[in-house]
Amino acid sequence: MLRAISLADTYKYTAKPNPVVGALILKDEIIISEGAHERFGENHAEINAIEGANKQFGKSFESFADLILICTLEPCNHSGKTGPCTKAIIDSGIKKVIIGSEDPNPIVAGKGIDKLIENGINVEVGLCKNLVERQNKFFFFKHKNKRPYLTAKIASSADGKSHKKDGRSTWITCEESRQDVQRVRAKYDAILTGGNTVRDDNPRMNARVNFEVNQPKKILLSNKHDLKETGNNFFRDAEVQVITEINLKKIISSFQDLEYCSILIEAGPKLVNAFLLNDLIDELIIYQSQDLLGLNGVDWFKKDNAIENLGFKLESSYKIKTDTKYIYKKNVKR
Ligand code: AOF
Ligand code: ZN
Repeated sequence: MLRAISLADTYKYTAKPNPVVGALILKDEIIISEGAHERFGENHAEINAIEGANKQFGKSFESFADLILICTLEPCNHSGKTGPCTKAIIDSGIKKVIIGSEDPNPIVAGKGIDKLIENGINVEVGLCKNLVERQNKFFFFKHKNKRPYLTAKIASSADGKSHKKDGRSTWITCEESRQDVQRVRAKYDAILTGGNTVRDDNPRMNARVNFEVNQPKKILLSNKHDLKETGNNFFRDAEVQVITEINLKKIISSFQDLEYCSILIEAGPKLVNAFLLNDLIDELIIYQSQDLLGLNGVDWFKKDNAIENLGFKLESSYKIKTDTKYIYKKNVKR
């Protein structure tokens, strides 16, 4: 199971917003084949493992009934972008399946396991369950809380300012921090910003990384209609969903039915504070430089310790060259 979990992890940037899943097929503790869910929309892990075993039939083994399938997540029983894994398992003739965790997705949740048992397959569930949940933290969060995991990322001067009052955009943090932001973006299913940020900074907000990534989708909150695809970098690289609704709670609950399990919010103080005050932020990442913006700067937060007042706890902090990266998480189990 640990091997299947680490195999699954290899595809964390390309399987999203789907969970990462790994599968192994064994005969007498010898690995016959292995597979993973490599890319969103492509084969599920179990299918890849079964296809691999098919190639070994008559060579490493004589009957599928002698094989054990180990998979990190409950095999699906629905026809989504690919066929049901349960059908492929049943049709193969495999008689024993060991599963890491049940799939929390309501279209699967328990139905895959039931289907296997109904077809006379010996099923064990729960091996390394916590690790499977941890490696698919956003996916499990989404299904438990009926909304995506929301992280706000901000860049701050040493005196807690966002930008200069005259509105000109300046780089606050160092080049290395900005590279780190690219890797953070790569982990998320969508990036959300507001009309003012697009208007003032014209950011591209894609993940510019040197590995393959399923680019985050983009969400723009703007009740004006002045932002067009031409000339605005935000409209490059990925689909943009433009939302004119202003009630943030309504917006976030409307995401329940969308594929996003996680959203990174990169916006100015007004929008970030509105999310915070609506108790919608689960994680806050602050890149803080050593420079001061002084009286000419716009504050991120009203009081020095506003974050702690809102129930956040510092989880980690470390240096990135001249800056410090702080990660705060909501001090409650969601
Ligand atoms: C599996 N094996 O490798 C994965 C599963 O849109 P689809 O058809 O790709 O289905 C996506 C859903 O299937 C996803 O939300 C999750 O519940 C499950 N993922 N299931 O049997 C896999 N990736
Ligand atoms: Zn499946």
